[in-house]
Amino acid sequence: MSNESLANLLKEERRFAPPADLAANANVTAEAYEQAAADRLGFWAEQARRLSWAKEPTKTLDWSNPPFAKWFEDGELNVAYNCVDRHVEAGNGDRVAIHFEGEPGDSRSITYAELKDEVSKAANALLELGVRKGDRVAIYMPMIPETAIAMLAAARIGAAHSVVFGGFSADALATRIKDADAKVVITADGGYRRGQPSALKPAVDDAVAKAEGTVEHVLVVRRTGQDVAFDAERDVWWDELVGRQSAEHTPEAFDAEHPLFILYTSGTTGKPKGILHTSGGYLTQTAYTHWAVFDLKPETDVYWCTADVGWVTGHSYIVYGPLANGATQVMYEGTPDTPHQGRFWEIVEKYRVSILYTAPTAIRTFMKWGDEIPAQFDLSSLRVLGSVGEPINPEAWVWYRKNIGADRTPVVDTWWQTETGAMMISPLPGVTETKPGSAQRPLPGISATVVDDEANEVPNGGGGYLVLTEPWPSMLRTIWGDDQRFLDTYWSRFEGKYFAGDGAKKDDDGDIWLLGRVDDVMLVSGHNISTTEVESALVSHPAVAEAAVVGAADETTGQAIVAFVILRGSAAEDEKLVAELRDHVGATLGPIAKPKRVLPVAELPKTRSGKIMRRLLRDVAENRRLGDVTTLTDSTVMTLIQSKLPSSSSED
Ligand code: 6R9
Repeated sequence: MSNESLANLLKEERRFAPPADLAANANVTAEAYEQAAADRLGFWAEQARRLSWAKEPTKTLDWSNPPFAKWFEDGELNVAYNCVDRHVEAGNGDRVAIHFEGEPGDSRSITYAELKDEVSKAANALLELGVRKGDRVAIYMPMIPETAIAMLAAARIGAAHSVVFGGFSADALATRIKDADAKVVITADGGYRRGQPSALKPAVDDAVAKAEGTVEHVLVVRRTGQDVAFDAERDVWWDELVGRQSAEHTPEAFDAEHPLFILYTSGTTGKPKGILHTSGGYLTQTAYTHWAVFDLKPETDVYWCTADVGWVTGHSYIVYGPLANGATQVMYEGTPDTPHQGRFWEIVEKYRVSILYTAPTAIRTFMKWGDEIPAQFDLSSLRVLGSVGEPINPEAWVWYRKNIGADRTPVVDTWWQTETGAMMISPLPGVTETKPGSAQRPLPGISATVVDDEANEVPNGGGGYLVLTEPWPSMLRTIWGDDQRFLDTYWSRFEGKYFAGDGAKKDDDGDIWLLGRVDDVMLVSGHNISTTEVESALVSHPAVAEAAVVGAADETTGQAIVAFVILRGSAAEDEKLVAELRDHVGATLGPIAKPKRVLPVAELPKTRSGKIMRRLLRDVAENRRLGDVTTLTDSTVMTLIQSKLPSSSSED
C-alpha cells in the first residue's frame, strides 16, 4: 500500500448474541480477557498446565534475542504422549479418537487405546528404518488415519515431520525433501479423489530420484491396492513393517523447544519457506484455542475439521489440538461432491457432528449448489461452526449460520496463519456478540493491532496492516535453514512487530476485519481499496455466489477494478445483470469502488488449499502471459476464464 491507508467502505450492522445455554456452560468467559491482559505470561503458563510435562517448565518466555523466542524453555515433554497415551492412562482408552470416512464409503473408528498401539508400532518401525531424534521425515499422503499416525510416530521419537500435501507435484515434493534433508518418506499407493483412485507413489519415486540421495527408505501404506513400482532395497510396505512391530514404545521426553515439524508455505516469489514449529508452546496454544474457540466438551462433542492434514489447519486442528484435548473427531478422505453434493451433510448426520470447522471457499460452493441440499439432512447436532482460510464475506457467514446452523449456532471466524501455528483472532462462542465477516478480537493472551505505513496504530474506523505486537507460544521459530529470510519477511517491515502481510481495518468498536493480502490491495484514483470489501459487496447480491476482484492497470485511475463472479444456480448471465452488479457495488460501497468490468465465469483459480489466486486474474485482466500456475488446483480454469475476454490472449 502506498500513500493512503485502506479505505473503510463496508458497513455491516447485523449482530448475533451467543446462545444463552452455550454462554451459561461455556469453557471460557469474558474474564479470560481480563486475566490475560493483567498477566499475559502468567496466563500462558497456566495454559501450559493443560499438558502433561515430564519436567514442568519454570520459565515461560525468553525474549532476550527477538524475534527468536523460547517458550517454556526448561520444560520437557513428549507431544505424542500428550495426544494419545495420557488419555488412555486417564481411563478414556475406549473413547473414539477418529471416525474415518473414506471417499468410497468405507469407514473405521479408532479409539484412543488403538491409536496408542498404532502410533507406538509406527514409532518402532521408524526406529527400525534408522530414523533418530533430530532427523526429518517427509509425509506425502492422502487423508487417512495413517497420516496422523505417521506424524505422531515421528513426534514420538523426536524426528521432525514435513508433510507435503498429496496434491503437490513430484517437483514440489523433491524441493521440500531436499530442503529438509529428509531421511524417510512415508506415502501410500494412492488415495481416493472424486470417485477414482489417484496414485501417489509414482510422484514419490520421481521426487526421491530428483532429491539425489538424501532418502534412505520409503514406507508405503496400502490404501487403493493399485499397482506400484517397488524398489526392494529402499521401499517397505507399512502393513508389513509396522504390522510386525511391538505395540510397546516408551516415549522419551524432549525439550519444549525441540523441533516438531516443518511446513512449507509458498511465498509469492522464490523457493517455498519451511516454517519451523517446536513442541511445548505450539501444543499449548493449539490445545488452548481448540478448547476455547470451539467450546470443546471432549466427553460429548463430535468435532470435524474438513481441511487436509497437509495444511496447517490439518496439523493444528485435526492432529495436535483435538488429540491433545482428547476429542472425538471425524476425518473424511474425499471431496464434498462425491458421490453427491450432500456428502458433507450426510457425514454430519451420520456421526452427529457438533462442531464443524471449514473454509469460506467451501461455504460459497455450498451456497452456489443451493439451500435445498443441506435442508435434506438432519444437522440438529451442530452447536458451533468455524471458518478459516480467507476473509468470510458477511453474506456467506449469514448463509452458513442460517442454512447449516439453523440460525442458532454461533459462527467463529478464526484468523491465523501457518506462521502463527494456532488461532490468533477470533470470537469466543460463549462470550462474543458476533458480527458477520469479522474475526473481531485477539484471543486472550494474544496482542494484535492495525497500523499505518509509519507503524502508528490506526484509530477505530481506520485501515492498514495487521501486526502482532507480542510474541505468542505457537509462533514460528524461524524459516528452516534461513534465519535472515525469517527476519526480512516478518520482522523488518515494522520494528519490533510481526508483519502478517494482511490488510485489516478496525471498526468503530475496535473490532478487527481482515481485508485480504496487502499484495492484492487496489489503488484506484489515489484510494486504497481492499479486494475483500468489493467481493463481499458482490456476494451480497442474490445472484452472486462467489467473486474475485483485482486491480488492473488503467490509464486514468491508476488501477481499475475488475470483478470475476460465479453466479448462483438460477441467475441468468446477461448485460443487464452485469450493469446491475456494478450499480449494486456502487450503492453498497460508494462510487469509488464500482467495478469497471464484471465478468461472469464458471470457476475461479484457487490454490490447493482453496484460496483465490488473484495474481493470475490480474494477469488475465491486464492481458499478460500467465505467471506461475503450479500451485493451481485445476489449470484448465484459466483457459476458460481467458476465453471470456475476447480482447485478451495469453501472449504478451
Ligand atoms: C490458517 C491458514 C494464512 C492466510 C492469512 C490470511 C488468510 C486465514 C483467515 C484469513 C481472513 C480469516 N486467512 N484465515 N483471512 N480471515 N479467518 O489459512 O493458514 O494457509 O498459512 O494462510 O490466510 O490472508 O494470512 P495459511
